[in-house]
Amino acid sequence: MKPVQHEFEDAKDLLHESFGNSVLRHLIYSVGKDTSHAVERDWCVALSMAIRDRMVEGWIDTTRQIYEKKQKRVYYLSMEFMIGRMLEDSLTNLGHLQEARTFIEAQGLNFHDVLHAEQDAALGNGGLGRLAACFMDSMSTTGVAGMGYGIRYQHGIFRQNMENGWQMEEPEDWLVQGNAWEFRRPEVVYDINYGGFVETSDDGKAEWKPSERVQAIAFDMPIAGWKGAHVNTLRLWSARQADLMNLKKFNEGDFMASAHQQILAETLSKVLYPGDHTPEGRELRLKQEYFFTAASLQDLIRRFFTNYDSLDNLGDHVAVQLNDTHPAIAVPELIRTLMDDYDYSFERAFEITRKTLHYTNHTLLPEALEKWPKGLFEHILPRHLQIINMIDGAFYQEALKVGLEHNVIANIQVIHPHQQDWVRMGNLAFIGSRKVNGVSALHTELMKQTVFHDLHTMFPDKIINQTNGVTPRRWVLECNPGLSDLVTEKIGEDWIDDLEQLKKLEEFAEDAKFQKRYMDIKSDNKKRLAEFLEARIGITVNPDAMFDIQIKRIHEYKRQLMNILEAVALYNEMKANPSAPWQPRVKIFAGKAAPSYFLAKVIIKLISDVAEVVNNDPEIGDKLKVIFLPNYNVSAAEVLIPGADLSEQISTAGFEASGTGNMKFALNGALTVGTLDGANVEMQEHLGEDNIFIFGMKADAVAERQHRRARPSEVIKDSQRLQQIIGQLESGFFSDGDTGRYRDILDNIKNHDYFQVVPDFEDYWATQRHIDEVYQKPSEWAKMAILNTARMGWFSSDRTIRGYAKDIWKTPTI
Ligand code: D6G
Repeated sequence: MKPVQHEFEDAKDLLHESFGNSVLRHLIYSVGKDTSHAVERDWCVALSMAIRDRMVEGWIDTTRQIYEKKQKRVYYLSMEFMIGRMLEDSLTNLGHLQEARTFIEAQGLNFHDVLHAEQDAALGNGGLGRLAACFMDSMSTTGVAGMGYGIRYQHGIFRQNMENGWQMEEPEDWLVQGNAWEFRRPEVVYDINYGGFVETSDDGKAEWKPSERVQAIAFDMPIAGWKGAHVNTLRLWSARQADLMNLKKFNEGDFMASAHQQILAETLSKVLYPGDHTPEGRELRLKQEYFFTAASLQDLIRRFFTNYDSLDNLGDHVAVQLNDTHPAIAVPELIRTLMDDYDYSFERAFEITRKTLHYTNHTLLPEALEKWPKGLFEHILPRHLQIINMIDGAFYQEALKVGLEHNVIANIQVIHPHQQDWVRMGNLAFIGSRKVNGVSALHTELMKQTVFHDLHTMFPDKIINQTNGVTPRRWVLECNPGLSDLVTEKIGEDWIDDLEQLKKLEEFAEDAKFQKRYMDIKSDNKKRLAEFLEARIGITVNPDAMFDIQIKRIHEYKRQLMNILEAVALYNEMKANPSAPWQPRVKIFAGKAAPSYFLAKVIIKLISDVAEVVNNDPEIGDKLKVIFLPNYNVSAAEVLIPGADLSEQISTAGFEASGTGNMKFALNGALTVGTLDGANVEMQEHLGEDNIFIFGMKADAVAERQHRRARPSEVIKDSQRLQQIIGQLESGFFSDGDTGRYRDILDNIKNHDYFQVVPDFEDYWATQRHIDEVYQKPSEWAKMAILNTARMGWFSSDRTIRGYAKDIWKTPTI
């Protein structure tokens, strides 16, 4: 028999057919159609499979090399991977985009339509999930032996439809037409247990006797980095019933009973973020978290044993990164595995765990730091609860030794000893990890001062910062081909994986010819966006107006509310002074509200209501348009971001951990109006104060007002604009006379205003009017936009990943 290596080399020879022939071969033999019957979707699949073949070469090479070199492995555990469409990304990274275009066009097809026949993999909710996807791209590009682990949700995040201005949630059926990128690995399957009780034998050894069992089965997707040399794996788990269906019940005619187990098991990988306002929803969520974490740990331990024979030094060879608290159950799960399956003492197991796991915190919002009712935990994961108590016991002693007081320790233990109702996952993740990182300089600093203050005192070296980044492949090269071509023409193509090269564009910032070409590209992107809006929602916008865009999850702290109130104020002033030389604007909003977040849904409704009035006012015409674009996702972002003039990053200072949309916009030459929050702070440092529009209170002023519960009425009484707007919302001006529709919003801004919309409003308004003035000086605007592109290079996720590799994972990069 030939050695495996040679068989593989022979297989590679087979692929030396032309790319076009590969596509045709797949169209015929994989899809089963000939060219006269194939529809766009068939071509999309054939194209995907042809490029996938070429990725597989690198994939197998990479896998083999990592095993041979025993390269340290990085496992990125994330509840979300918002990867979007894969075809264009893969064609680009492997250098086959032009060839594919030429071939597809030669068949008389529209290349764009073929690429877009692929469904978005909407396996994420917002920035956290998109960050995980950018990191996968950058880990491959920088040669980290990285594997992503998550859940293969059948429906992902919901599809947002609008009904009369209200958000409606519908299931997203992204898998219905198959997924050309995934490889089912039926041999990679693990049992995942729940419930039952723990039995302790005479020698003190605990044995978990679970009452429920499901199986996790692996689906792998290859993730190629730039130029395709290094290809990592995204392994997503799908749930299935552990035991075969109950044939007896089935034959007795009780079909429902026979299907019961199957339905319950498969529920685990049905949807991302099931509503958690019911006990059943909360239980499902905790079960999902344990499901993918436990499967991933079993898988990485199995792989570890192919290279090593003892888990003693696990942390030297493996780094696990917990993306937020969702996989924090990894702490007791790894300890449990080491103790119960490999006979380690608790102390040793805890020590090994703390050398292997690392935790990224993504929010300071207390309600977003997960906690689970202790009763629920006991019911689903009784052995883990025992281990958490052991962790708390050991941690208590540790904390006493460094001189912390009992009541301080109580606040930072996983379970508060006197208020035993909650298992606090943030504390668990912190205590069980080797390093904890924040995602921007400001956020990391605030973490030290607020949520993790006492834990930081105890472990002063544990918290470090790794400011987020975005992949320039998807977020410039693919989404903005015009700009990419111009940049490459001027400075060569090294910027694609060395983004700081963009600095070289600075010298063209005031060059009139370059400015014109740069702004012509922006204008083409705006036309493309205008066509997209027309096709999606039937609203015609003037591409010469300023495109002012806020796209992100709808949340009070992100302050879409402040933005729409500013739109109302602008509308009012335009009505009052119709002949003034107003700068025409198109204000675009997009984003989903969590299904049980009522106030966020009312904000969407308010945006739609204002749009209805403003867009149909003949006196306003093209001076102002307000748009809510439904079902925001990665593919929509790829059209919106390159077409933006102004990027809205206006969160209440101290609340947005980093943001990554802010980076994508600036890189593509939109100017930012923003607060000194999250990564905006570092963007200002890199861009220079003159190239970003900063307004509003800083984090300390916000905290001070919140602390003393400052009343919004003190500010409202001095703001004519706010008074007028409040009057309009109260009188039903935007709601067909319905005076109660915005009751919650009004109560909020008049009485509490925790997110400080009111005190920041006038400064925001004034900054917006200043922006209007600057926009009317095209050369000044162009210069600023060019400097944004030139100075955003530091915000590449390649830089972020190199930082994680060096400071956290201790693993080499290329
Ligand atoms: C990926 C790539 C494939 C490889 C497999 C190995 O699916 O080429 O064979 O991973 O998986 P482990 O055996 O390392 O889990």
